[in-house]
Amino acid sequence: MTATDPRPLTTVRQFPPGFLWGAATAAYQIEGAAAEDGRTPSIWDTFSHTPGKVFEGHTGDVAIDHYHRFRDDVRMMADLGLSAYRFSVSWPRVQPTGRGPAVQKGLDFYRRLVDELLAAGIEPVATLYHWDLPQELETAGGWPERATAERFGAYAALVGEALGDRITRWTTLNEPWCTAFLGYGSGVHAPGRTDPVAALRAAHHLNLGHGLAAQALRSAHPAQAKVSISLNLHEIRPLTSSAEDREAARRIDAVGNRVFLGPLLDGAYPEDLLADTAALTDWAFVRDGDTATIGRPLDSLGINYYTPTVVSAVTEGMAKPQDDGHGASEHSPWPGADDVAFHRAPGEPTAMGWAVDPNGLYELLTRVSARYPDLPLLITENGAAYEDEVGADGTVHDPDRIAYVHGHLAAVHRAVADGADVRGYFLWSLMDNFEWAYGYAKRFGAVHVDYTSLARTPKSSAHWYARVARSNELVDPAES
Ligand code: IFM
Repeated sequence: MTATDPRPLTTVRQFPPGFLWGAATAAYQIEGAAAEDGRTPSIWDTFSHTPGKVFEGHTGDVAIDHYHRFRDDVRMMADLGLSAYRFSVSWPRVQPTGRGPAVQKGLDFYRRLVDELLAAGIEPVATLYHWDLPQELETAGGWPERATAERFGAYAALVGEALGDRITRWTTLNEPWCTAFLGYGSGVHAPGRTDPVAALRAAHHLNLGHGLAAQALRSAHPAQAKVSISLNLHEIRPLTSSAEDREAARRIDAVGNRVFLGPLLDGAYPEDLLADTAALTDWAFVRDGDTATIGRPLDSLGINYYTPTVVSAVTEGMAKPQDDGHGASEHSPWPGADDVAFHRAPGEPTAMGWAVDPNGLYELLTRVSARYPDLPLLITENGAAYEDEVGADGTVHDPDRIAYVHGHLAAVHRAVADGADVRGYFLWSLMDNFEWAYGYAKRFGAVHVDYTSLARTPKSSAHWYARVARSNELVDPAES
C-alpha cells in the first residue's frame, strides 16, 4: 500500500515487513536423475518400485526433472516474485550409503542451485530430510534404530560444512510424524513397515536426529545457522463435547503433536503419551541426555497445515479401519489410540478429500503461539490439490486453489493481528510433482507440469500469488 492508495485501511491486509513469501518442494518429488552422479536408492525408490505401493506404479525416477532444469525453475520463481524457496537435500545424492564422505557432485548440485537462488534474490531454505532415507540405512534397521539418528547428525555436519556459508535457514526434518507413523506404522509410506513399536522408536530417533543435526549445523556455522523443524501439527477437533470424544482428541494430540512438541519444546515426552502406549513399550530407548539434545532452542518452528482432524470415541457398529485422511491401511498409524474414530471434517473437499478449513490454521497458529510465545513461526507448507485442466489456449485456471490460499492467508493475517509471530508462508507446492503413494495423480502445484513434455505453465494461482508476494498484502481473488 502506498500513501496515495485510495482504499480504506480496513480493506488492505498488509503483512509484516520482511514477511517471507515462498514456495516449497522436496527432492524425491521433483528432482528425478535417480541414478545420476553417484546417487543410490532411497527408501522411496525401493517403495515406488515395489508393485502395488504407489498409484499405477509411478516412481520418482524422472519426476519433473528439476535436477536438469533447476536454472529455468529458479528463473520462473524470480518471475513469480518469490522471496524464498524451500527445497530439500537428497541424503542419498550427497552421501549415498548414509555413511562416509560426501559425494562432490551431489553437493555441487545444491551449491549451484543455491547460488542461482541467491543471484535471483531468493532466500534458500533447505530441509535436510524430506523422507528419502538411503536404502542402506533402512536395511540396517532404519529410523527405529538409534544409529540412524547418529548417521543423520553426521550427514547434517557434511551438508552444513559444505553449504552453510550460503544457506542460513535450515529445517532438519519435514513432518517426522509421517516418517514415523505412516512409514513404520500404517505402512502407506516408505519403507512400508507396519509395527507400532517401530513407529514409536522411529519418532524418538527422528527427534534425536533433529537434535544432533541442529548441533552439527550450528557448530559448522555458529554465527549464522538458523535451525528449524517442520511439523505437520494436527488441528484436532472432538466430534462432540462429550468426555469420550474429548479423551479421543487428547490421545491423538499426544501421539500426533506432543510426541514431537514435548521433547522439542517442553523438555520431556508427555506423561499421558507414555501411559497411552505403555502396553506397547516402556520407552527404554530414550536414554539419559536425549531430551536435552532434542530440546536445544529452535530459531523458529515450521508448521505444515492442510485440514483439521475430527475424532471421536469408537462407538458400536462403527466401520474399521477408519479413513483418517492419511491413506487407506489395515494398520493404524496411531499407536495407543485404537479406540479413536476419525471423521470427515465439514468443508468442501480438495482432490485429496481434505476439507477446506482456513479457521483450523488460525486456531493452530494462535494456540501454538500462546503456548510458545517467544518462538517465531513459519508456515512451511499449505496448499491444495485440484483436478486442474489445461485450457484450449494452453492456460490453466485454478480458482479453487486461489480461494484456498486466499482463505488461509486471511487466517494467517488474522493470527498475526492477534499476536502470533508468523514470519513467512510457503505454498505447497511450487510445481505439480510426485505426490508419494498417489504418484502423479494429485496436482498441488501453482505451476502446471505436463508429465510428457515436462513443460511448466504457471497456473492463474501462480500469477495471483506473485501479486501477493510483490505487494506483501492479501490481494482479492477477484483481481486474479
Ligand atoms: O506432498 C506432501 C509433502 O511432501 C509433505 N506434506 C504434505 C504434502 C501434500 O500431501
